[in-house]
Amino acid sequence: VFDEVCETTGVTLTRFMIEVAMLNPELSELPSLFSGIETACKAISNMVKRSQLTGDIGYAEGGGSINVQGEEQKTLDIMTNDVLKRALRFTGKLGVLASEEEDTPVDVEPTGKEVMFDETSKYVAVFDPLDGSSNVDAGIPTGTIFGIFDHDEECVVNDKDEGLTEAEMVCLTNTLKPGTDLIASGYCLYSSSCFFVMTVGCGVYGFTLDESIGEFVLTHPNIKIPETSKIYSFNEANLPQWDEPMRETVEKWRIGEGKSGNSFSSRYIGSMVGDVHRTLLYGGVFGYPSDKKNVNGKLRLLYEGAPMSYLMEQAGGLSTTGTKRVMEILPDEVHQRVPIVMGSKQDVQEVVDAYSAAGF
Ligand code: P6P
Repeated sequence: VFDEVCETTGVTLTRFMIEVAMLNPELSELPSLFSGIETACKAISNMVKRSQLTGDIGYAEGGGSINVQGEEQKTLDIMTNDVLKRALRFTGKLGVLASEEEDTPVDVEPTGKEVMFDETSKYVAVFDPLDGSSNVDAGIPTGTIFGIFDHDEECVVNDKDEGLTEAEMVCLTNTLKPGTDLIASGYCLYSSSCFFVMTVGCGVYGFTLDESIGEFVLTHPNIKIPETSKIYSFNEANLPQWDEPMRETVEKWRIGEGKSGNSFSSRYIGSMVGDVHRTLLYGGVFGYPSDKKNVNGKLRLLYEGAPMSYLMEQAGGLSTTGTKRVMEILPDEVHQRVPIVMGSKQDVQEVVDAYSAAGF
């Protein structure tokens, strides 16, 4: 389906999405949604790059602003969340927004009024507006992660003054879908270049922002992650707390006694979008596994784990908790965490086999 679109690079993201929609009529509304996301990411790229000059650095309200995660919000966390919501609001295609920076899923109408749902909306968006933001003041790469679900049509709830009805609570949890229900996901990496990487279920396509024309241009058609690798990417300070199968596998990789016989190097920047992008292109295993302190790891299922797992699987990789496929996990609540080990198929399978052999 995509071959005719991708025989040459140089295609802009806008043209790519229009041609995808022409080839897949059921995706006809995606180009305008992606246009909103793309515009927001260009704006965020600028904000991140200029933050040292504009003073949009440090913690919001001098450190007094705490998000639903209990984390101190950076100034840019709040600004980028607003930029993304505003850009998505005016596509008129959005049903519900769930964001790392929002307390509960909210909906927006073009009027800007925050309502729970409206029947005109086609999609549900989940996103982490600036993942890795704690690194931004040090110039370390950060990124935006997004996932798009189809909106559940019969889920119509209007704005009410009083509390939510039973049906509305069902709608509110409408954003709580497993990754297998995603129809699109992607990220924008703010680094040496601004990279926009996405999937709509037919492979993974990478675009690079050409600032001279203000367009994302196709530079990585049909990304496929190497089957095996020599890189693992974890916060090794937690290694003593990991489940034994995870710990033992990484210790074998270190000394070249893993299945591949490769001696691995460690690469970890503590910013998921950068670590995942390198893993997709160079191969490797990235993760934040379960440990004694954080049984569910640290990464969020809905707007970090699931969208990135969709990309990883579409690129021919795997993404597991150690015992379960991340894409199949139904979230119980919006900000649920999930243990994640993702990357090169053969190496991640080695982790799965170790967990299975240990009876997990
Ligand atoms: P740690 C950033 O805060 C983040 O959510 C991800 O981007 C990153 O992979 C992880 O946390 C880093 O966590 O505990 O290693 O600093």
